[in-house]
Amino acid sequence: VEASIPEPQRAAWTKHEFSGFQNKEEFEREVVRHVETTLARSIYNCDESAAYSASSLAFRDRLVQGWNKTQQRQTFTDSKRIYYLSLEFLMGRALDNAMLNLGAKEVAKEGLAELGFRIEDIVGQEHDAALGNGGLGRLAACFLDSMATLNYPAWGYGLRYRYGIFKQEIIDGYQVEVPDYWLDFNPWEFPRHDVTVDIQFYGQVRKSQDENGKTVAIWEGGETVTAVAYDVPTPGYDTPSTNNLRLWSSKAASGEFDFQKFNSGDYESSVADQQRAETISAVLYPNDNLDRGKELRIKQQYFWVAASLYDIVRRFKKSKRSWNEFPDQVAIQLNDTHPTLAIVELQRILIDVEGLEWDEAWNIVTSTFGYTNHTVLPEALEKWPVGLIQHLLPRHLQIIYDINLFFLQSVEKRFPEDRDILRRVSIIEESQPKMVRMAYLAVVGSHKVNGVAELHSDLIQTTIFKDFVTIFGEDKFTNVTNGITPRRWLHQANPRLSELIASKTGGYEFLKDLTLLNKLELFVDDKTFRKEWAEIKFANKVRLAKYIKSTLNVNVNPAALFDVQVKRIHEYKRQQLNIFGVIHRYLTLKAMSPEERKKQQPRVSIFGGKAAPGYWMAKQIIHLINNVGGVVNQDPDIGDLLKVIFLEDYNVSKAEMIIPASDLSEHISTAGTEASGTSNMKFVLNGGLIIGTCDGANIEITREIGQENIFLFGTLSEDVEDLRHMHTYGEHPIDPNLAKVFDAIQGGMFGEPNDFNAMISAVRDHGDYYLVSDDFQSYIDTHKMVDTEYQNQEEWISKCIRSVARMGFFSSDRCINEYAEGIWNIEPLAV
Ligand code: RUG
Repeated sequence: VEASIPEPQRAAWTKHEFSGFQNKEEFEREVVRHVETTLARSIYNCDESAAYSASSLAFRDRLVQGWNKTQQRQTFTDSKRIYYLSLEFLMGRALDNAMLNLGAKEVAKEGLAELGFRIEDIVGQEHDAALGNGGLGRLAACFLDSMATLNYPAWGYGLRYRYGIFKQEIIDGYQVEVPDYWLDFNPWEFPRHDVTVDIQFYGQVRKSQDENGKTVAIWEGGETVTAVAYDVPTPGYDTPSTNNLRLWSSKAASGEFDFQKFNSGDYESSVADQQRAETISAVLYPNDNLDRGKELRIKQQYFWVAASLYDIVRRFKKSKRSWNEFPDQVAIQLNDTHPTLAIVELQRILIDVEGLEWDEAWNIVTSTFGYTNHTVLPEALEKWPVGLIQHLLPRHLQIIYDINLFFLQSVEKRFPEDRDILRRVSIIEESQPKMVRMAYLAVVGSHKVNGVAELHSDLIQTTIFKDFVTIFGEDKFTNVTNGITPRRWLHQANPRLSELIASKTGGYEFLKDLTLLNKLELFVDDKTFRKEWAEIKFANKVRLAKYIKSTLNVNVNPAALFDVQVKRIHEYKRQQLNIFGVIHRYLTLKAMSPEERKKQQPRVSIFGGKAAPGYWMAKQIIHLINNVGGVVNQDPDIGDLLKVIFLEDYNVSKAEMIIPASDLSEHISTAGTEASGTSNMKFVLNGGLIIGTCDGANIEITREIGQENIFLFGTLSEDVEDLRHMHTYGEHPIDPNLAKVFDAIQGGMFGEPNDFNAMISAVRDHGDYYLVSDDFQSYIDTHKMVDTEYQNQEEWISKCIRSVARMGFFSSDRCINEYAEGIWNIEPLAV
């Protein structure tokens, strides 16, 4: 149905257009109006939570204006759009971000003050939107910010989980998971009850003839679940562009609520159908870098990609263009293999619904998709049992088999001598049971495949996708090193540092062109500048120290060196190496005379991060950290020389407080395991130095900032395999200092020793897969260097300033421009 307002009536509409608020009075008026009307509260009943709600609604009104215009502009210009498919968007808080991106934070601050509130308290009321596990989901959120800021016509597509990543509580040193119900009040989404798609599961496929006598596949029967769209406006910085993030929520299809059953008194089972449908979008799987192969997970994946593709195809069809123009109008980026079924679904739509021939359809499909790989860890590479897909998506399995057949035929033709290659590259793994290799399907169905840092992109080409490089050629494979948005990770998280930088680089332009940071090099030797820089870092540390006191009741000295490792807990990220190093430090301090101790650099070791609920070893690591803290923090011999802190429930908003307060942060994965890492970039951008291995983006950070400004240690990725081989087949003596640490743990210094047997024997008896012992000595030596260098504060600060000045490369704006040019072939839209 044509729903647009006829031309003669449009003037009446435009005359009433809401013009936003330009000053604090107008902002106040909007807040008061929302408190009194939308929230139905009054001056006598307005707490911080109501003030937060009303402020958000006031800003939302402004966002919506830009959003409507952006959508209209995209439609009228009929420009090519990029669709970013990600099962995770770790957005964090929206109000602060909206205020800054719209350039109205000052207005809001003054307005709220007049109304009797402190802006920090109001912003702090917001519940994080935590629809992600870690780096992968936060990257997607940074990309949305950059795509809007750079005026690219872009849409994000994801799932609207009722429960985001669980809330972590620490009880008696153990992680306990609590559900995160975040939707109580969410002013940042718009339900679109009129935008729904029915998604089919199960059923069977039969062959039939169409009117031209052509054989066609008919997929019928099974069950239907409805996808409902929820739209989240995502504003760019200093631009009217506001893009859309569309999240799908599942509900029972209208026919599914079985009135027959209901009327016959079987109320329970009719409600059960409804609940089963809603389960699809109920919860985010809390695993990072791990594939668990659960049926509900693949249901989520198909539900989300099928709804998104229906939407994308519907929008394309409105333009009445021919199908071969599809890739000129549509680019779809697959964030990891999670959306790989989109490749199969588009092929199905083109051949089964639109009647295209296989080859023509397949050309369109492969020209449309790009695939980003984020890991080489074998346990994270998705595989699905053939039988499961057969049952759930019978037509898709047929198409996967056909894709594989045609692909293998072409390989066989080109490499007739190499019989083994077919087994190696087949999308179907001939195992028991047979499995669909999603990464291979993603490679075969995309025109570009990228890794997320140089080392990682090299590794995927020489290991997991080696044969595919031979088959498709090198040009199909590329690198786009990750980046972060400086708006959230500098301006929002560290406003005073952002202001200081602005005062030296000619205003806030650097937030749009991060390479302008290089102007800071001119001020490295400027004493006053260095002093201001140091004061800001100290203030950020004081704030964190207060938070530690208020949550853990531990006093930490803000003058001590703050050494931070915050990220998901994972053996490959090696928090165990860090805590073993901390224990070694403790033992060393204990063995010193009081005089010697006085000469040591005081430290606070800060940890934070969630363990996947089923990841037992990761939970043991958290337990050990807490137990070590329990002993060290009480020890009168040690005092301020060492404190060990585990911050509960690490998330985006906590990161915004922790990162600006770090002097040193740890990025110490076993070489070759961390694809990129992005918190390494955030820490350096906030004036902290890093200790790290030659892994992921650490390598490029070193190249940009200079190796004199980073503390690198440990095995190189090219040596890892040989070492592992030696551990398995040769001698593997444990590093003597590490052995002392193990003795202390097993002697009961940190509680029941048996609790930590598995952690120790992974290193001592089971091959030390993550090379903790091999890297231990160089790790503690490097920490000694850190201590020495930290004593010379003037030089330390100079290093920090120089590093920040050289971080321009790591903006997600650079990254998005590289995707746009090299993969999506898409231009920004003039505003
Ligand atoms: O572990 C990687 C990080 O190294 C990387 O920085 C981030 C964004 O590219 O993605 C993380 N990742 C990888 N999260 N999940 C996976 C595998 O599915």
